[in-house]
Amino acid sequence: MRTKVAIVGGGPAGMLLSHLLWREGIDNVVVELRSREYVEARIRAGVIEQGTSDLLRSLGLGERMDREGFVHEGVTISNSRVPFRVDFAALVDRVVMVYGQTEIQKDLYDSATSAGWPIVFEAEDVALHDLTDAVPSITYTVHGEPATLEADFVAGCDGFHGVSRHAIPAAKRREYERLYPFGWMGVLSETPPVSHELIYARHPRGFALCSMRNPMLSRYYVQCTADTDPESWSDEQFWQELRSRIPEAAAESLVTGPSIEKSVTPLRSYVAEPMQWGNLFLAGDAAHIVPPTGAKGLNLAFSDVYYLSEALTERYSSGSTTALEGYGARALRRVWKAVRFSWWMTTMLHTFPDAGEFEHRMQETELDYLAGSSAAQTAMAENYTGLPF
Ligand code: RFL
Ligand code: PHB
Repeated sequence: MRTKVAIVGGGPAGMLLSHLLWREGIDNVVVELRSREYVEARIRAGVIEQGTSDLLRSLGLGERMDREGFVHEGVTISNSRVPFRVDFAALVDRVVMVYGQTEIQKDLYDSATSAGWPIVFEAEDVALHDLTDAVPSITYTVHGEPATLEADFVAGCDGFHGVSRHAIPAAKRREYERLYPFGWMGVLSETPPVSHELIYARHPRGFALCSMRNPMLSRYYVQCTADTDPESWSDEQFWQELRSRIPEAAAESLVTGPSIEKSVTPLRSYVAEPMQWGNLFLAGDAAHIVPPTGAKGLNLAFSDVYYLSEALTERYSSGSTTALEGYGARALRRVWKAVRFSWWMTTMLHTFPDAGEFEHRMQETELDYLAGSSAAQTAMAENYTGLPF
């Protein structure tokens, strides 16, 4: 098989890139390790930036999002159960949208399959070859049958645990990493959300987050140790922990119910540079990871593939490779700003096991400053609703 762009990974980055390329008439094939059902069931992001929702609308992918998603004009931040609000709409005239990654993923697959665009699911043993030659290729097996896909370019959109990043020789790759000494336990429950906006809570017992998917589906997180087995916590234990960390009024009105999903996510910041090697271009979690505190991972995956699609479009329309050569540097400027913002939110709001009195006072002061300064709130609002791309 031969195509112009071979896309490794059919998560949000790979599927959005596929759409952006087809819109420009650039043919491509998506090769995904898992089944469609598996990818659609993965519970992940909940918040998308205004630029991301605008991009989805421009591709004709906004109809269900605008019908079923929720526009949020601000968030509540709570420090030791005392809340204050950051009003994005008033401060920066921008908003975010609460619309689950699972729904975006369904919309992307639905429109690709109705257009007849090729996606190979359940592709095992994907390997990348000849990335510095004119015709790179990928090989894989589907239900035991070997296959080869030749292309002009390979897009590595296979997430943090994928193979693409490792195709760049270790001697040419530089990694920057911070592992945080905790994780988030997330619970999904068929209960009405405790608040109409998100609540990010710092508390001596640890961080907590109240989020949602729809009026009868809530998503909550509490900080736990990174090695916590989610099954070792009963639902009641989770609810008690959550109640103790959020503002009293919220704790009193919290409606609890059985968890329909419970999982633990470790928190890390990670960037691999460069994001390109020969004819391989990395995008999304394949190249970088941010802790979920800033709600940035999915949005970064989308800005990466937006830049990559522009560069590939220039290459196919004019023959110029200038934008492709500058792809990684352009993407990384935005990536590092999101890494900084997510690290800042994480550091301000979590309990660090080895923090001393000085670190506690710094956290208190950071939150006190944020609560009382419209300049600080504007900076937060600008970053949370998304820097331009
Ligand atoms: P993905 O989603 O991991 O998709 C990669 C795809 O590649 C496939 N794959 C392979 N395919 C072929 N061959 C291989 N060898 C392969 N290995 C893997 C995988 O099966 C998968 O389908 O990466 P992508 O596309 O870059 O998207 C990134 C986002 O998924 C991620 O950044 C977000 O989920 C992060 N995130 C959030 N981002 C936000 O913008 N807003 C949020 O509110 C938000 N909340 C979150 C989050 C992530 C979380 N977890 C679980 C990590 C909340 C949580 C709890
Ligand atoms: C979510 O709803 O899953 C969510 C929301 C905000 C975050 C992280 C996750 O910062």
